[in-house]
Amino acid sequence: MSNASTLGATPVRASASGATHTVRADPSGATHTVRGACPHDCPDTCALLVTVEAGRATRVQGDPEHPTTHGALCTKVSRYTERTYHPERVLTPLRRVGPKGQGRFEPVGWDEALDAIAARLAAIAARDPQAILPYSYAGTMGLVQGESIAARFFHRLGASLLDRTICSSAGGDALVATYGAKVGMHVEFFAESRLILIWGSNSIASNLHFWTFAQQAKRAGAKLVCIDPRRTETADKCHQHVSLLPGTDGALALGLMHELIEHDWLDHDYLARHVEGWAGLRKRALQWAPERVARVCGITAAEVRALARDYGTARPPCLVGAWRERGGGLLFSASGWFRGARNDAWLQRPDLLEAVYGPAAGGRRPRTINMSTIGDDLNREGSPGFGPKIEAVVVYNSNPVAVAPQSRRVAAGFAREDLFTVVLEHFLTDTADHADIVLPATTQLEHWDVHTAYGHTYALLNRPAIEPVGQSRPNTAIFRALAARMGYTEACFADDDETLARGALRGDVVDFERLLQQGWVKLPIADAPFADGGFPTASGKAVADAPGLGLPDHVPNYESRQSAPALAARYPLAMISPPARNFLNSSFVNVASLRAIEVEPRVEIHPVDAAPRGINDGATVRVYNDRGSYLCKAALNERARPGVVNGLGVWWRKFGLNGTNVNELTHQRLTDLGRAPTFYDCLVEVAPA
Ligand SMILES: Nc1nc2c(c(=O)[nH]1)N[C@H]1C(S)=C(S)[C@@H](COP(=O)(O)OP(=O)(O)OC[C@H]3O[C@@H](n4cnc5c(=O)[nH]c(N)nc54)[C@H](O)[C@@H]3O)O[C@H]1N2
Ligand SMILES: Nc1nc2c(c(=O)[nH]1)N[C@H]1C(S)=C(S)[C@@H](COP(=O)(O)OP(=O)(O)OC[C@H]3O[C@@H](n4cnc5c(=O)[nH]c(N)nc54)[C@H](O)[C@@H]3O)O[C@H]1N2
Ligand SMILES: [Mo]
Repeated sequence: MSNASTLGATPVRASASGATHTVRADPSGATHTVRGACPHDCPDTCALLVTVEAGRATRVQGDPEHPTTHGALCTKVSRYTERTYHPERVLTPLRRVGPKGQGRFEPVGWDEALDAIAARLAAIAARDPQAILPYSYAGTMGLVQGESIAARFFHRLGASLLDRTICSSAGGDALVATYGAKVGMHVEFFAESRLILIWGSNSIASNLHFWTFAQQAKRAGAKLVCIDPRRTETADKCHQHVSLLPGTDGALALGLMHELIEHDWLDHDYLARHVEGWAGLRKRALQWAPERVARVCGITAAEVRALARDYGTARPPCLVGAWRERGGGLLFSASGWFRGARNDAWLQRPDLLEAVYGPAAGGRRPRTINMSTIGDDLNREGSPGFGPKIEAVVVYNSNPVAVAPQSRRVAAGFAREDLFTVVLEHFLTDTADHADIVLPATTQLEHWDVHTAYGHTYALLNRPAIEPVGQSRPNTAIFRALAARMGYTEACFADDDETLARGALRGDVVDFERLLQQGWVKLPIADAPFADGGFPTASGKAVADAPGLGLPDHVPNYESRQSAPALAARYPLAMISPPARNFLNSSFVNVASLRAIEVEPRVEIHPVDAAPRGINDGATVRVYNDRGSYLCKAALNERARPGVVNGLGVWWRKFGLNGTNVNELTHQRLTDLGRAPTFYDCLVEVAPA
């Protein structure tokens, strides 16, 4: 069996030597290695080496040659084979036999399942295809198993569009407004930063490979500061932790600018040449003296001043404005670097909507449903403003019953007896439990894909390492078969997965032959891309006061003492629900060895908040507000700051103590920018159960 020391360059290259056919189980029983990519919704998008013995994947490791993976994987993905060969993997199509939501199914054949789905979708589409909603997110980030044939299928059908904004679109839209695209530093060059502000990110848990570069910088003398209400494992390892109240970051950022201006720690030449709207921003920032910031953020004015001094005097720091050096700048998302390389219009074919709605020019477009308001929208009747009642949902790459806000509403919607629900899944998740038909999907070890990334600047290829487990099929194959049954004859529905993989990225930017050989290709981007301005905005400058947006300001949470005092009197604790380290959103919750590390659903509460409530460490508590009640275990510790509790996510509801999870408490209101969810804007009370 191979081990890390034998996975040198030679055997790996030999096994990936340009052969483009699907890898078959090796009848000789010999061990070989297949190059892959981690499919998960994580900034790191690691390059994988999968060891296959006699047709069975036995080991998943990080590619030691890939510059950001450098041979290391997180705990979750290093146990990938446990997930792929999980005894509860769905291996055949299933049809519901019990009441909605109980998860009782019987196996059926593929033909029967697909015929039933096509017949039902066709009948609904004949009345109004907008009554059909595809619901998908980033269970896999792959361009092929994500939105390729699936997107073509729903465009051709004329189904409702989905606003895929349940994650980071608020920050993403801010980046686009300011810099013109979701672009930033190369993650590698954080190793050269002298000051790193880790702002609203628990990197050790959610961005491990960035953390490696931050550690290099630390060893070279850089200062690390963590800005987070929670004392995370990342905060533990930084020099300083600024524990502000949730949702007050805008005030802190303006306060830092206030100090930079007062002390003239500014690069006037860069501001003059490469920033638009500076005069207005300067005026706005001067309204945010450290004392005002301190009151809003729940920190001290001295903390604001000290942080500004560090930021103003370190070279290069790593945040706004330090773009002259490659170790300076900012990294929130790198996904925009791939925009020019992606062939999305070819892959997803939005023009197929014209078959239903007429030519793009004068034609209507189907309505758009926001992922985060699915709870309300599934429970809505048809109306002129909303459009038709949702009659069918097809879910793939997502688990909305667990991850969408106010999940009691979501579960109630999916429990509608008149709703037709199809779920493509690996497991009987909370959402699959509500399906009429469950279709078994392949995992990353079993299919082709191509990946871009949002935390680094390499494109990656994933080759199938093993045959599909059981009767599972790739998402693409499932939608191809449905398209055939719907009578769609467009040639694009015949593209096989390798064709989709080859066409997903522009060949002149990412050479597919190199992807086949090496597994990954770096995008051609300068080391310090904005050293002399040249941001991808209309003017080439960074924009402080984007049209329609205006200047940045602190906007209080929907639910806070400041904005909703009556509510705060009843529910005085702010609750955030950041990821548990060993889960990936709601993925991996059912992997026994990972769940054993997380033990049980819990809420962290500071001893000063626990004592007056009579809550002891380890007690079962009820976390509640007007939306619902969630039972979990209390962890009394100083990871929680006074006034803020941390309900670690995202457990499956069915593993919860009362069949709920933390999203029982969150609300469906959207951000003013990016139509994003507001999971961490949530007031609650906690009591012993
Ligand atoms: N292990 C693991 N890794 C993951 C994920 C996972 O579920 N598990 N999820 C993946 C996904 S989908 C995403 S989008 C990324 C997210 O990755 P990031 O956007 O980097 O966010 P997180 O690391 O989840 O950390 C959020 C941190 O913000 C803190 N926080 C909460 N509210 C506030 C606030 O108002 N202000 C500030 N400053 N901090 C706040 C939380 O305590 C938490 O530590 O991670 C990905 N990686
Ligand atoms: N309270 C709270 N809620 C949150 C968050 C939070 O921090 N707090 N984070 C939010 C964020 S940032 C995000 S991105 C969302 C994420 O929400 P989702 O994108 O729904 O993520 P997962 O819960 O991981 O569910 C993905 C599902 O896709 C399935 N899957 C994986 N690969 C494939 C495949 O190839 N084919 C098919 N058919 N299925 C596949 C997996 O088995 C899994 O069940 O959750 C959000 N919800
Ligand atoms: Mo996310």
